[in-house]
Formats: sequence, C-alpha cells, structure tokens
Amino acid sequence: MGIITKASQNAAILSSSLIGMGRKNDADYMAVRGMKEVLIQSSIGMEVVIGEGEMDEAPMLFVGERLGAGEIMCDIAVDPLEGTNLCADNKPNSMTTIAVGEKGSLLKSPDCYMEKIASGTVFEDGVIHIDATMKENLKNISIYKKKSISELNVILLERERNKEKVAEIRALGARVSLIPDGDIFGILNTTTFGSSLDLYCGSGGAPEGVLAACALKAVNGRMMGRLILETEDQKTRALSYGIKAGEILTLNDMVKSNVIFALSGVTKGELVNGIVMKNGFQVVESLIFSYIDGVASIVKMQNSVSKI
Ligand code: VTB
Repeated sequence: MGIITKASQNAAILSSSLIGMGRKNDADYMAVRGMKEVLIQSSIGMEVVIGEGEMDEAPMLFVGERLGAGEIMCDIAVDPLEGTNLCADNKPNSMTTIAVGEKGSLLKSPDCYMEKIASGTVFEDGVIHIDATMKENLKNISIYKKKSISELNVILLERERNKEKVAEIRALGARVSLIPDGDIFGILNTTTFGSSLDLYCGSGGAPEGVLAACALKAVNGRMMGRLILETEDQKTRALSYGIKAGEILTLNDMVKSNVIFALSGVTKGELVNGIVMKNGFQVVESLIFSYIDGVASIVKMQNSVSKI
C-alpha cells in the first residue's frame, strides 16, 4: 500500500525541519501532521488502533479516529515520530513508523509499558520465552546460533527499571547494547536489516511493541510481550481490549494477519539514512516490511521530494 510509505515519508520530511532544535513536541506534531495529511487521502476507510493517545488527549491520530473514505476495512497503528528526543537532540535512529492491517487484526493496547523479548534472527519457537530465565534464553540462543555466550549481544532501553536485567546479562558473560530511546529501532536492530544483534529484551512502550511486532512478522522473527499494568485505568482499558493482567502476548496475538509496516529515517540511523538534501531535493529513505498471505517482502527505497 503506497499510501502507508508515503505517510511515513511525509512525516519524516516535515519533522526533519526540527532536527536538533530541542523541540521534541513540535517535531512530533510535524510528524503527526505529515502522516495525517496523507492518510486522509486514502480511498479505503481506516481506524487508528495504536495512536497518539485517547481522543481527549490527542487532537490528531487518536485511538478510534477514522481516516480515509468509505467503510472501515483496515486497522492503523502509528508512532509518527519514534524517538522524539533523538530528533530534538539530533541523535541517531529517530524515525517515523506506521503499520496497516486488516480490520480487527492489530492488538489494541493501553498506553503502558510492556515487558518484551524479541529477536529478528531467531526463527524457531521455543528458543526464546518471556518466562524463561535469562540464563536459559541466552543458552538456547547460543545453541541455536552456534555462538558462545560471550559473542551474544543483547539490546535494551537504558532505563532504571532495566538495570537488573543488564547486570544479569553481563554477569552471564554476554554483551549489552544500551539505547537512550526508540525501542522499535532496538527490536528491528536484531534483524539483518540492522546489526543482527541477538536479542532485545526489557521494558519499553506497549504501543511500540505492537508496531515492532508488525515488522518482525515479515522477517519471521520471534517476540513475546506482557503488559505492565500499573494503574486502574490501564487495567480497565486492557480488559476492554480483551487483554487479561499477566497474559503473554505472542507476535501472532499482536498481529493476527496480513500487515504492512513502513518506517522512514528522520535523523541518520543504522536501519535507514535520515533526511538529506541533494541537488535541491530532500531524500528520504524507508524500509517497508510486508507480510501478505504468507509471502514476506522487505523493500528499502529512497524517494526524492522537491523542497518548495
Ligand atoms: C520507549 C521508546 C520511546 O519511550 O517506548 C520509551 O521506544 C518508553 O518510555 O522512544 P520511557 O521513556 O518512559 O521509558 C520512548 O523512549 C520515548 O517515547
């Protein structure tokens, strides 16, 4: 679906005007605006299931917002600017992200944290499991990949709440890569389209978890998550979406069927380049992951857009 790629590219171009300006909310607003102005042109009706917040919190791309013309046939999940701080501070790997699936196929999630374990280079069930110990997971990956534990590299968000896990991984002899923000990037950096790191784990945003799952589906990766429900509102909301407290969410629970996921670079990154100016054009680079009727394809594309 070209409109999905176009939405992510327009968001990247608009938000790039604020790279390094220290205004993360404004950069996010530009990305949201960029995505919305493309999505409203869709000839197919779409409903936002992962968005910028609830209707009373977000003026655009809120959960439940309907875009496009005609009957609602698709679910849309967006994180218009993943890594707003990265963009505001001109640090690597801020990008725009969007996924589209069939109506009812993408997991609705409250805006809470999710405990996650994911790999884009483990293609068998049972190698990684959210309830296994770190020791078991690393041992299984080392057998599966025929690598020693000391060669394994695990990527996590650098957060106080992930500190124990980081210490445990290092004590077991594996390596740790810490990222300041952007756990969709973190998860996708375990694929061959990134640095093929061995594992992503720890607590990050739940909406970002669903978006990353959309891309992982196309690389036949493995992922499990569990919502961290801290407030009554989060618990009620999760239940209203059919998610029980403590429930394990598999990749197929997060993305039930066909899906297309697009990301475009804002600042320069390891998955894609950021926006660059070339001969008076803004060049935007995107990765599009799609999984349609069992056929997966991943395309990297560059588009040049004239700056008016
Ligand atoms: C992650 C990350 C985001 O928020 O979801 C993280 O992917 C989780 O929230 O880029 P905390 O910052 O509260 O840990 C971001 O870092 C920013 O939205």
